[in-house]
Parts: sequence; C-alpha cells; structure tokens
Amino acid sequence: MEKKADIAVIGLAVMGQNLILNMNDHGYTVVAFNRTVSKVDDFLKNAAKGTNVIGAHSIEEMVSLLKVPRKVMLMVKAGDPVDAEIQKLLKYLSPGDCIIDGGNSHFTDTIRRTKYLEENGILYIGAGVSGGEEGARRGPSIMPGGNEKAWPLVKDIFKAISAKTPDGVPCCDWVGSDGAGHYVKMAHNAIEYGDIQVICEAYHLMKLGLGLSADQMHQIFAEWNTTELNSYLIEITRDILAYKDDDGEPLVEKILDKAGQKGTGKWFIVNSLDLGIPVTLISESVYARCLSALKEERIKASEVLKGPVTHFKGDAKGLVEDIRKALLASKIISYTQGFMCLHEAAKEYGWDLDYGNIALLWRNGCIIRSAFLDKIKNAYEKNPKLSNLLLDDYFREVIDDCQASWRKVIMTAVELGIPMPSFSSALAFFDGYRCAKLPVNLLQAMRDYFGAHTYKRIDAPADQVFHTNWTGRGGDVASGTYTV
Ligand code: NBP
Repeated sequence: MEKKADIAVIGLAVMGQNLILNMNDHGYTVVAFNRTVSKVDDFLKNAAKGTNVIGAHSIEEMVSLLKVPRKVMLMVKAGDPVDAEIQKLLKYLSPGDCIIDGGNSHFTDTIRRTKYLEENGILYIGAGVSGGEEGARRGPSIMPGGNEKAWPLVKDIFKAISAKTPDGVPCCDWVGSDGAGHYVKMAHNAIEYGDIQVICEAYHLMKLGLGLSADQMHQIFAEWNTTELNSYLIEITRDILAYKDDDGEPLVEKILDKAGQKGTGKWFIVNSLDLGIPVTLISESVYARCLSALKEERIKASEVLKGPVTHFKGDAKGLVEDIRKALLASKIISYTQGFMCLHEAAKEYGWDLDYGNIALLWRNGCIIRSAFLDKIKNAYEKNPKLSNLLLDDYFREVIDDCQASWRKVIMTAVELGIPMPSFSSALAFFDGYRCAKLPVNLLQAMRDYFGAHTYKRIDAPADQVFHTNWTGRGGDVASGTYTV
C-alpha cells in the first residue's frame, strides 16, 4: 500500500514551498497541492526534486493521500482565498481532521473560521508564521492559535520545523484560543514597523545632522550590534550600509525614499484605537510611510518651505552615543505599547496569553529577533502579573540611563529640522505615562461648557457627575448620551 503522508500544504508560492522543504528535512512526508496545478509538477521537478514530497493534482487526491486525522495547511494569499479553500476542503474532510491557516490572516477572520469549522466538526488553527522565505526554509517563528484540540495533532511538526532560541527552545508554542495566534503575529509585524522606523530615524540624524558617510554608519551599527541593541534588524542595517553599487557608491543612497503600507501595521493601529491603547510609536511608523509616499508633493514643498539653517556644532561622537541610547529608549516604548495592546486584547477577546512566552516566540526565526526579547521574557518570568514593561526594574533602569540622551537627541533634531516622529512620540508617551495629572481636566471643562457632557471632581466620589452653567446662559440639563 502507498505510504500515507503526515500533512498536506496547499499553496506553492514562496512560503508554502519552503515550509514543505523544511518539513521534508525533518522527516515528515508532505503532500503538495496548488490551485494552479501545473505549479505542483514544476515544484516536484525543481525545488522538491529528490525529496519525499508527494504531489497531488486535486484536493480529493490530496486528502486521499493523508494519514487520519488529516492535517491540511493553507499557505495561500490571505482573505477570500482562505475561505475558498476551506469550502473546497469541507467536501472531503471528516470530523476530527484539522485545517491550519499559516498565512497573514486578520485575527477576526480566524475567530470566525474557528467557530464555523468547529460547528462542522473540523479543528482549526490560525498560525502566524514569521521569517519570510529564509525563515520558512530554515526555521520560522510560529504563533499558533485556534481550537486547542488541534494542537496535539501538529505540535511535533511545528516545533520541529520552527526556529530555536540560542538555548535550543522552539520558537513555537500554543498562543491561545481562536484568533490569538494571528493577533500575536499582527503585533509582531506592527512592532517590526516600529523597530524599522527608529533605525531609519537614527540613520537620518547621523546622515543629515552629523554628515556621516554610509561607511562610517556601517561601523557605528556594527558597534551597536554588540550592545543591548543586538538584533537582526541592526545587523542587516550594518550590512546594507556597507553594500556598494556597481560604481562603488553605497547602494542605499540610490534607493527611492518612498514606502507603502498595506497590512498588519494598519490593522494593529485600527485595533489599538478600538481597544483604546496608545500605540503612538507604531502609529507614527505607519504614518511615516504614508508621508514618504507623498514623494512628488515633498519635492515641491522642499523648494518653498524653509527650515532652520543651522549645523550641529557639538560633540559628534557624544551625539552618536546619545542616538544609540535614544534608539534603545524608543524601542522600549514601542514594545511597552505593543504589550499593552496584547494585555488589552487578551481581556477583550478572552485569551489567556503568556507574555513571556510570546517574547520567546519572537526570539529567533522572525524579523524582530533580538537579544532584547530575553529581557522581556525575564520581566514576565519575574512577575507574571506585570502590568506594564516600564514598571519592570530592568527597563526602568535602562530608561533612567537613556533619558538625558533621548531628550538631547530630540532637541538636536528639532533644532536642525530633522523629523524624528517615532523618537519624539515615544518620549511624549513616556512623559504622559509618568504624569499623575494630565491637562484633561481642562478638556473635560470644555466639553461640559460646549456640550453639557458633565465632569467628575477630584474632591467628590468617583460615581458622582457635575454640570456647570459656565456662562449663566445655558440650562441645567446635562447630556446623557453624547460622548466625544
Ligand atoms: P502569496 O501571498 O503570494 O499567495 C500565492 C498563493 O496563493 C498561490 O499558491 C496562489 O495560487 C494562491 N491563491 C491565490 Br493568489 N488566490 C487563491 C484562491 N482564490 N484560491 C486558492 N489559492 C489562491 O504567497 P506567499 O508569499 O507564499 O504567502 C502565503 C501566505 O503567507 C500569505 O498569507 C502571506 O501573507 C503569508 N506570509 C508571507 C510571507 C512572505 O515573506 N512572503 C511571510 C509571512 C507570511 P496560484 O498559484 O494558483 O495563483
């Protein structure tokens, strides 16, 4: 009898192909299928040649080749294609079988699909997979959530193919019910937006403010990579800055300064507003891309809108170290805000998230992998009930150490007219968060003045509301429903 396969993967684009080869390397037999069936044969003839990968030419054939309970992983474009494939699979799967969506699906779709498939007797997992092509092939970070009964079916395969921490722990563990895995992946991608933006701002200030060359900045990033900033993104920045075009000039300076944003960063900001959590640094990172996209307008504006005509006159070496510290402090704020959202999402959607473990899932295999994540893991290990990363001793002490530099860097950038939206929004958040009394008393007074929205008093019980007839002309009726 023909040997049955351990798992099927539908979707033979870059992620699907590489995950299949990774599973094959770990001794699993995989059936490969793709909507455009010719890609199955191409795959078997090329990248999968000489492996144990089996090709299927229809979903029916694919399902017939699987061990029971069947496990089918979707690596197709997120959105409608996932629903389309689920509908096709339902015709052939049996109760107890399992579908895994490894694409970048929106967590609310995963909540919906988990429930729908449970009603149909099928176990469902929405797994965030991070690390791109290289990660998929050599070991991605995997963030599975969904129907927990499905986890034992795929646990061994996923842990085997995932990246490992420096201590050998798989960067893959169960995250939580229904959409939790895809939520954590969304948070990962959003934090990646923030990490990239703060690095770009540091580069901008060193380039324009200090006039440093790409080679000089390459050296600086190489040094920074030996500090607490040690991470994949600092490492690739170091390498990018050293990379020369055919004419010997740094390639990075010839790349068009225009970026798009379409997916998970935006989703995260929209969700943070729904949850009421101020993820200001990540928001600024997404908006910085939006501003960059206005290239033609910026060129015109640069000809008429003048900024300060001044040069940095201080200690350049000292400022480089200040920038490093400002980057580290801003990064701490970004992760703090990201984890604040995770806390609130757990409450809102009923997930039991293990925050230290989430940091560990990102420790390797994914784009935001860094030594820094160990500190987050340690903080939650020390205190699983930690409400905010800034309140952990380690992070508080690092911020104390970096704070003067952080302020100096932002003041310098403001004086020079160099935009640093993420650095400065991070500092504004920090100053707001540590402020026991914000000027919102005035805001509440204004709302009561123009809309009779009422206010509470610091010298009255918390459940008591007041309305003042501020002008003597208004009535005494307070607004009960209108809120802004
Ligand atoms: P793509 O996101 O480019 O999707 C291509 C695959 O989707 C092909 O197999 C294609 O089949 C299939 N597909 C499409 Br398009 N429409 C379909 C439909 N209506 N029904 C069935 N199949 C359909 O592939 P990818 O870049 O490998 O990414 C796969 C998933 O992983 C995505 O959700 C992506 O967001 C996520 N992801 C990607 C990366 C990355 O670095 N690329 C990283 C992490 C996560 P066809 O061949 O017949 O057109």
